[in-house]
Amino acid sequence: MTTDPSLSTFLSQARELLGDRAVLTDAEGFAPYANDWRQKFFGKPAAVVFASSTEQVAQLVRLANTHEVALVPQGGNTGLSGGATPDDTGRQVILNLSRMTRIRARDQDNKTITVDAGVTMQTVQEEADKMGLTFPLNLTARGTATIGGNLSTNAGGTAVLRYGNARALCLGVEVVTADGQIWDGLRGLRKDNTGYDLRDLFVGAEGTLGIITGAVMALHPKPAGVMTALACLPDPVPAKAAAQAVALLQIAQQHCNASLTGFEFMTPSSMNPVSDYYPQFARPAGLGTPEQSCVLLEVSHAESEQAATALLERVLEVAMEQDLVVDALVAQSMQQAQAFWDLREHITMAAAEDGLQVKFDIALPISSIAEFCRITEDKLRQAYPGIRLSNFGHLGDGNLHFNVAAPAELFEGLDRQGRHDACRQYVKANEDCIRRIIHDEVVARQGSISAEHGLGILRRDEAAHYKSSVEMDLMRRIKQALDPKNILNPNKVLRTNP
Ligand code: FAD
Ligand code: 2HG
Ligand code: ZN
Repeated sequence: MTTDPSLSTFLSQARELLGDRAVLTDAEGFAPYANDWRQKFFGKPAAVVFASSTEQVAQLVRLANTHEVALVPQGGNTGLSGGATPDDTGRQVILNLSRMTRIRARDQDNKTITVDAGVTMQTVQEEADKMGLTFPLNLTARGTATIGGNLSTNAGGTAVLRYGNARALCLGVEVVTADGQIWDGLRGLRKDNTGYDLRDLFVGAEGTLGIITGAVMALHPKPAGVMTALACLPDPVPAKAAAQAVALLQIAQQHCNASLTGFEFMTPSSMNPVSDYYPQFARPAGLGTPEQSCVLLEVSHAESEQAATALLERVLEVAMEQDLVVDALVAQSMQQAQAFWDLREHITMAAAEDGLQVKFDIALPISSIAEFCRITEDKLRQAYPGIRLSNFGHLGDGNLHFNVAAPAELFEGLDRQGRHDACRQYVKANEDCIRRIIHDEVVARQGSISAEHGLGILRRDEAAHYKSSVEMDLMRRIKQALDPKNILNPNKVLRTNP
């Protein structure tokens, strides 16, 4: 029970507003909400409150404003930057929107769907499918991650190279402002030049400027044929394989143009934990050698599966002629295509089983990827002998997860808990220096230190380190203008508390 009178008043008024079952104050029930998915950040909320409608969100925010209680907006809590995790003061309240699950409207001809913020990505995909359309935003946490969270992180995933990120697929938003007003910006327009783009201010703001309660999302025509292949790159040196992947991308783009809907790069050290922890999703036996990296290619065609297959086979043929691919499997069934995606999608889960890593989410001009990998890998291996570089990601749009795992010798012979403790300690001791090496190389090439996961708490200070004072000042002024009492996700994205 809190001893802070304004917090106590807020909580009792929240209970009156939402009912007892929507206000969780029992610390034992906090676990799924108080910590992040990776178990890197551990929060101590005063409560978790669940809103079921926009009006409830607005009333709660008004209460929070009156009593100056900080709110941490949360959707599915699958974020990877700690943005949905409260601090450890015991004073912040998680405002969870996962009970807001209404599909508000479907518009077949406009190819849009209007949903509550708590609707999951997967539900929107399924609804689009029922309409004979596709919602192409896609990532492994689709069953839990919500549209509100997707928009607030400006999520990316595996189809950005063709369809763009969450921002590109969002036509309108409904937002509860920091003083509890409701802004209805639910316009389903693809063109609208009537002043400042407020929608784009809230997309990617990680809950620091307003609470997204609803959204109009763009849908696309469903391709008639989708074909997937797993290609093996010849060079056993991961950085050289990355250069070969970039060359393969050029061929794939030249032949497929907009039909190329997936291009995912995977080095052996990213795939090996999948074999260890999820053997059913392991890399297909006999595809190249275990030292070789792979690319998952997906081609979607408006006309037919045969047309998609023909494009994909042509790409692989040309790449083999140029010695950029040594071996490849074109999926012979939906199950095999799913198996290729299962391998790719289990990298993050397998890594979590293996132990904490220093995670990266970098974006680079595609022309810089090869050189970046060569130089950065050399620097890291010199500075940290034995480290395991788990490089993989959405190379087709320039986004790599250049993750760093502790040397295996640190935990040889230890049980699971021992290994996890050793990895956690290694990360704690080395993450600042590892980040500096990698991010310096990224920024030197005009790259970004967060392509899709956002800053949250994880990269907040890194962003401040690299951004100009002009950019930081503009960001601070926007925050100050929209949330003058600093009640929306304080200290995320920007340092706003002393
Ligand atoms: P949460 O984690 O609940 O919140 C994320 C941030 O948004 C927080 O700052 C929170 O305060 C804010 N927020 C949430 N809802 C709202 C709202 N309605 N209004 C205002 N602010 C809000 N991400 C990618 O981009 N690409 C990937 O490929 C990808 N793969 C993943 C794979 C796995 C296995 C996992 C666990 C995560 C992955 N993610 C990926 C990260 C994550 O799924 C996305 O960031 C997702 O968009 C978060 O949605 P969420 O509902 O879980 O948001
Ligand atoms: C992915 O691409 C996600 O699978 C997670 O963005 C990346 O585990 C990671 O670092
Ligand atoms: Zn990713």
